[in-house]
Amino acid sequence: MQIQYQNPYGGDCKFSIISTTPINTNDIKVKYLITSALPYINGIKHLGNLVGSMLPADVYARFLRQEGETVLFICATDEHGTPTEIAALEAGLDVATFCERMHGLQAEIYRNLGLSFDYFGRNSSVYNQELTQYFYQSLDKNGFIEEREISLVYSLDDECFLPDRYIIGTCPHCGYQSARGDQCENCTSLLDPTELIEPRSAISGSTRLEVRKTKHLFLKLSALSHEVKAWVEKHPNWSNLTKSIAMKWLNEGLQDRCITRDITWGIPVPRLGFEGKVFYVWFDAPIGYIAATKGWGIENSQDWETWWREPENTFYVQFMAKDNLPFHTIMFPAMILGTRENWKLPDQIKGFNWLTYYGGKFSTSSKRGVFLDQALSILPADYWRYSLLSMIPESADSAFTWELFQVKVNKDLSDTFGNFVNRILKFTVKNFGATIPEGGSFGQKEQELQNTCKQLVNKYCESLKNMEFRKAIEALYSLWSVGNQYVDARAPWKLIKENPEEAAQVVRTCINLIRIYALVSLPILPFTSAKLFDALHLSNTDRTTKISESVNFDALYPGHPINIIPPLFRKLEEEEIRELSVRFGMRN
Ligand code: B3M
Ligand code: ZN
Repeated sequence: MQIQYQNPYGGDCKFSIISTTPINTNDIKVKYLITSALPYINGIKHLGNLVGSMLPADVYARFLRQEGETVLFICATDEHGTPTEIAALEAGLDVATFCERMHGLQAEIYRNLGLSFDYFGRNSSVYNQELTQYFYQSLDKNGFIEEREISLVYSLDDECFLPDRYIIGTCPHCGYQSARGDQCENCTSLLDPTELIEPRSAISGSTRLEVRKTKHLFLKLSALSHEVKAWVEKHPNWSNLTKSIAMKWLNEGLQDRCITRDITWGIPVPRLGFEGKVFYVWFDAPIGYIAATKGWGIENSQDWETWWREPENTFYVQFMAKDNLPFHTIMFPAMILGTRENWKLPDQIKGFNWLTYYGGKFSTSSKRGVFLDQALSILPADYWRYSLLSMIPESADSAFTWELFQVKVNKDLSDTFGNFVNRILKFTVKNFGATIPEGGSFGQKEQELQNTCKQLVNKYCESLKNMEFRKAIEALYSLWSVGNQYVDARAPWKLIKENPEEAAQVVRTCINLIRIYALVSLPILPFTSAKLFDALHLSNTDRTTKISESVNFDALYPGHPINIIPPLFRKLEEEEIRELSVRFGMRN
């Protein structure tokens, strides 16, 4: 049978991810490949990095897995480039050791945040080295690489060429004394490093700089421009943000791009006369997605190639912050198209705006904002996952504030979700013992509750399928609220005296609702869901129930054991919020 679906995202994959109709696929099941932008190795990431790529990617992956889909969720550390060399120098370590340590540290933090990567690789791996060199050779064979001689600034004391932003001097336009070679931070003029007055090295401060000629390789983006444009135009359903950034670049005309560097930490360029040079970090970075998939395959005896080599069977979604969009909508697709091989191109590119800290930038150097290790030392992962997703910068930038965080934790998590669960479990055990009681009948109020739950769960699932995380959070919060409304209206604490049978019905309904909450909340609050699964003694089969099929008020029946558990969430007091604002600096 011919497959009839028009992919709603206009992608290369022939399956719809929005359709709720069962997919008849000639026995081929679509697989979901999900990647989140690869975090740079040179530092612990902050809340903005988390919510702008890794966290929504994780929620999407967890949701699809729970729906029974085949999912591969891939990430890796992006390790090459001058910033890494400098960070290693500052840490007093050689680059390889520095990267290994930072990879371990980042991996642990992401694990503690519940990020469920199937594989967390490294761009310095041998897989990436081989694939990057292979891509280069294919592009070269097809005439998309060109050798050119260019002039760059060489630092005699650092004994290396300096990237533009590592040259500092006085701005010729405004006189600002710490302008960088690519741009003046003060007057925003774009600069060429040779324009700077009294230039010096940002690495050593040395002024012994000279302009030297050096040979480099360029990727001929100009020659691939039409193909990239045609490919972008095949995706009318990308978000405005993604489309507009791609079209802006295409309309301005693609410039050929230098893809090699005169540094030591990187992937060697396999070409005569290029000994000692490496590929530019943004050339090997996206190939890292493929390389990490290969790493996953090899280390787990899995077939990795079908994910990338059989494009029609894979639906591929990339998650990233908006500054990464040009590389993913233009440069990486151009690299793939230029190989003239059938590599998988993304079906959806989900870009996010900035999460700000009180309207300003998160900044490591001025110690403003919250880094992921600090976040986890304040409260466990689920508090952050839920709160951050509720403020995710989907359609515009949005601001993290401690005050907003407090509202999310106290009102949503503690008062609405946690309190419902804890009071129901306590009330049940106190009045009926540690099992679900029998008696009463499923009446109109229960029927209404069931209908509302079905609607909200549908809305939630549709939102997650469409990667609309704010809508998903709204549906989840509403779902928690209807439980509270139901129990307040039915007041089992009164019924227990007047009509214990009815009280048993209410309790049974509420415990089944907690089961629904546990399943539905799982992609967003995985640790909390796990606690609820245990408290309700859910069978292994029930734990894998699809979210879209989770609304069932008969799933747990009389006699089923339950446990009381400690409060799911604690509140943040005013005093604590004040302390946190002081500790992390509140404004620019
Ligand atoms: N490391 C930039 C960033 O983390 C870069 C992404 C690479 S994705 C292939 O924002
Ligand atoms: Zn200036």
